[in-house]
Amino acid sequence: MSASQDEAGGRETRAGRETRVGPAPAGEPEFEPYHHPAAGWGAAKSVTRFMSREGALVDGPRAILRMNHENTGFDCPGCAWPDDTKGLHLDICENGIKHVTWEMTRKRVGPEFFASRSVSELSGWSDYDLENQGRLTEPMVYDPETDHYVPISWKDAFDLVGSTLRGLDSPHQAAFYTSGRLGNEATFLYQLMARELGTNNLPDCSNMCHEASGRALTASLGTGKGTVDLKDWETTDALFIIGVNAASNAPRMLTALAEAHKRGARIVHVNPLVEAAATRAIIPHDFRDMATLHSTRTSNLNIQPRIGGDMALLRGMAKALLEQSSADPKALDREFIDRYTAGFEEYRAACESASWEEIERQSGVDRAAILQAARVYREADRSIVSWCLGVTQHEHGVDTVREIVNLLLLRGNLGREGAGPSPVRGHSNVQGNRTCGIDHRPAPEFLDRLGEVCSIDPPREHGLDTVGTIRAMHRGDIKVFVGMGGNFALAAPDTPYTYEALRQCELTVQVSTKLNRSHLVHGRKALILPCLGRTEKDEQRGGTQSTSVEDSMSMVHLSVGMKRPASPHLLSEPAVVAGMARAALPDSATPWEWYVEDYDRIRDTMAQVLNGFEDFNRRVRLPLGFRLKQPARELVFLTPSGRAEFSAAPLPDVVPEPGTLALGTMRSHDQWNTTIYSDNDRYRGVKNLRTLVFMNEDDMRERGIAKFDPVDITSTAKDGSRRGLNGYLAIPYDIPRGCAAGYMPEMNVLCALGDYSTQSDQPIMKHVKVTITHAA
Ligand SMILES: Nc1nc2c(c(=O)[nH]1)N[C@H]1C(S)=C(S)[C@@H](COP(=O)(O)OP(=O)(O)OC[C@H]3O[C@@H](n4cnc5c(=O)[nH]c(N)nc54)[C@H](O)[C@@H]3O)O[C@H]1N2
Ligand SMILES: Nc1nc2c(c(=O)[nH]1)N[C@H]1C(S)=C(S)[C@@H](COP(=O)(O)OP(=O)(O)OC[C@H]3O[C@@H](n4cnc5c(=O)[nH]c(N)nc54)[C@H](O)[C@@H]3O)O[C@H]1N2
Ligand SMILES: [Mo]
Repeated sequence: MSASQDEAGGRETRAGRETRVGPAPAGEPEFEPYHHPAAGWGAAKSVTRFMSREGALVDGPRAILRMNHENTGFDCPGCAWPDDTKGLHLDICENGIKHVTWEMTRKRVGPEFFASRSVSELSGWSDYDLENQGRLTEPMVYDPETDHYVPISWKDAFDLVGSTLRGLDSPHQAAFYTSGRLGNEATFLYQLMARELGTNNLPDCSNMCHEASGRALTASLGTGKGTVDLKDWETTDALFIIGVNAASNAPRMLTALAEAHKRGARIVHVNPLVEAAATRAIIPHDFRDMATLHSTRTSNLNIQPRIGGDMALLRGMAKALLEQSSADPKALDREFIDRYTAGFEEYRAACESASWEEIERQSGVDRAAILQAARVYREADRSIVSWCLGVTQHEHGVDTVREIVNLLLLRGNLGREGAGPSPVRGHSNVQGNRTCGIDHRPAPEFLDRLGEVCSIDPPREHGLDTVGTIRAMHRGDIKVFVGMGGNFALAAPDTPYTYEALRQCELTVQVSTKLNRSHLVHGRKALILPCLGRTEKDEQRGGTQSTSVEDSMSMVHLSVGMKRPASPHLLSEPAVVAGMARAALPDSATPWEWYVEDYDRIRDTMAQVLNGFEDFNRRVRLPLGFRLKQPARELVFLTPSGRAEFSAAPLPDVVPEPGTLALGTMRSHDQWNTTIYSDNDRYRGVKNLRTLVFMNEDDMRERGIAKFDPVDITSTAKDGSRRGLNGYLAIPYDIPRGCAAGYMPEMNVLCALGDYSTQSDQPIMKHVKVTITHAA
């Protein structure tokens, strides 16, 4: 990924298959369509292989038995699916186990490692090889003379951060990124530091993830989160699962799906790909199922819309209900609509004016299948709609999430048991980060409280998000970039452009557990600050500390690490923030060190600032913690009208122009965002290959492309600029015509920075306009 381009277009960027993110292939690429149930012994085998590789066979199982335990264990650092409320001790999953094992590896990256390898040399390594070196052990600073990272004391590291920040012309020349792993207490201190410095430049991974969901839910319901919990999942009559690869990315949802199916709930999956969770699953905590390989169905109906076709599909379902309602008044909940909603007539008109022909064309689904889905919805007394990135990472992500709410409102599926919207969040604490203040567009009331309680004068103007930060770095307007976790260089769109942007900085600081690309793509000065992971014991002056996290369903609970830290030199994330803050704000009245001595003190302050956190220290210690109240759940709508608002947005045109395809970038089964575990994608039947593109067989035939043929993929941005990947291998797959799919982060090269949604500012990662040709 060496080529460069300017954002405005013109120059073409291309990368080839030789730029490897994943490991060196263990063998020849293989592909066989997958027909087995999800989870079960395939998962168990994969876990054992992984644990033995990381040398964690002894510690691994012991730790895993402590994972997700009520207040005595640590929260799984994997996804944000809630913990089982009945305390199922084996409610854990293959990918969660891999994730924990990854953190607990016995491998280490110490000063000797950096002494013998220059940054230029490391830059030639694959991302897999970088992370595979193990845990970072000491703070390191980049030495431009020798092109090596060399050790630095914590004090000197903090002084470097402090003096650089103090030397800026304006605090707005710094940006503070958060990846969704960060616990609530560190989150609160981090945003406090940024605001005390005087900026709201708080980009985070949500900007690439669920920004659309938050904005849509706030506009429709006045509550920016889902309103349902696991109990609702256990009592609902119908589940609509849209744009989620649950078997890989929220595997504990498999249990909920299988149990729902067993008790007779109906399940509809909406996804251009039929993913493994949309067929059958073996419930991991059911030993009988595991022993007999008995699998449970997890689907009644699979609908495969075209990429971006969800909004038209949802509108078709609404249209069907409205048409039916003259003969079947119970198809709609008129009482609910009259009492709690606004904008119904406009919405009805929008549904009426959308012709079936247009709905079929835009969704890529025929009318009969839409009616079938509408029938499931009509026949259910209570329905839940759940979604993830397949819905949000689009130009029209906000409108589509609002369309989900429209559909729910039509039948009063809100504010009662078993019903409501249920977005599946990404990182384990990404929702908590927002709740605790990571927001580049903070609400004035929040700033008022923060200012008052913490005696600071927080800035009022909006800050920069992820895309805005990259642009500003590229222009030279942001000079200091701090990454609290994550791997910004590789996770962000438009890889070469993002690299150039980071390299413009005066200082880049990465707070990390493992070596990654963002350490090698750095500013003139650069620091790697290694921190404790969630599995590790956090000892401070006031004793062993715990941190809190919030899951996808708004449960806030404690996480307590118990493993000996990977190195005696690691600091906790709150301690790293406090160290930076003290150095950057020498006159600060905030008691940074005092906070770090005992996190209860941070929680006491948070209780005064954050809505719903009253009596935080006591309630977070209750079994399973506590649930943050969602006003919409109580049918309180904090919208301008005081009602739930229908949205009558026009249907977007998502049909690819002739000759082009809509490409979605997604995760394989064996990766965690930019962390790659192997180059297999078991549930999609792929082995030894990541540099691939899934295509419809007819689209392949039309282009003279056969299975495993090398192809060149070229994307065309809104501004006309082009980006490309060469020599990727084509895989014939069950995907609608006109659609293609492949893996992030490799395919970020194809995503132009300027192509972000005008509704959410989210980079468009699921609907990249491409042409695919046989490689020359
Ligand atoms: N093991 C593991 N777990 C994870 C992660 C991980 O990398 N590994 N990442 C975490 C994070 S940060 C997040 S945000 C979540 C992401 O969880 P997902 O949203 O499941 O992530 P993706 O792999 O991007 O998969 C998107 C799904 O959307 C489908 N899709 C693509 N385009 C469309 C469309 O237009 N319409 C519809 N209906 N579907 C579409 C794809 O086929 C795919 O099934 O997972 C979290 N959990
Ligand atoms: N094309 C494309 N791009 C995408 C997406 C997509 O679907 N398509 N998805 C987007 C989404 S949803 C997301 S969330 C982003 C993910 O973006 P990020 O959150 O920035 O990336 P991760 O790969 O999750 O970060 C991995 C790194 O986190 C560090 N780390 C792990 N654990 C800890 C910890 O406990 N503390 C600290 N301080 N560091 C830790 C390790 O050093 C590791 O290398 O990517 C986005 N990018
Ligand atoms: Mo995410």
